[in-house]
Amino acid sequence: MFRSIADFLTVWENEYHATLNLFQLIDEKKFHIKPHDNIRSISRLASHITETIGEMLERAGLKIDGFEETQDVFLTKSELLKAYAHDAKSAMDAVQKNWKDENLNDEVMMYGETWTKGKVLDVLVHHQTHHRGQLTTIMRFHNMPVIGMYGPSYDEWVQMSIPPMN
Ligand code: NI
Repeated sequence: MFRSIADFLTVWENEYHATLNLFQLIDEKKFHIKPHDNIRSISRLASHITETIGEMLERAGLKIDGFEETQDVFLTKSELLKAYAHDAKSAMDAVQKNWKDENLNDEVMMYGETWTKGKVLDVLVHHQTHHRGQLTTIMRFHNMPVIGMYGPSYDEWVQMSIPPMN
């Protein structure tokens, strides 16, 4: 869990850029294809990553500017990029303006459990990372390039002229 707002903002800023950079590599022609009955389309998964930012923070008592929970799936990639950038930045603004370090120990009801606000911010980051990992797998399945997040991607090993791992 986070114990300081400054630490959250530093982490979120990095994760925001990583997510936006990945979304920019999406091939829109494959945006709505479901690769398997039990696997979401890229559009649905990326929409879920986006909508959860506002959904989770509003549940924890923060108002996210312009957030609409009713948005189920973005129809175009540009719609997705715009909404994600907006919501991710609004989340940073809302946390910065409304919560102080001492609030991170405050308890809120989340999904039938009691969480501290510090845990809310932690889960917010990890939820995005979790689904972003799924997204890179689906993108690779469709032969789209993917960027490395915490280590090089296959494409980046090739660019560095280093044999990729099998
Ligand atoms: Ni989820």
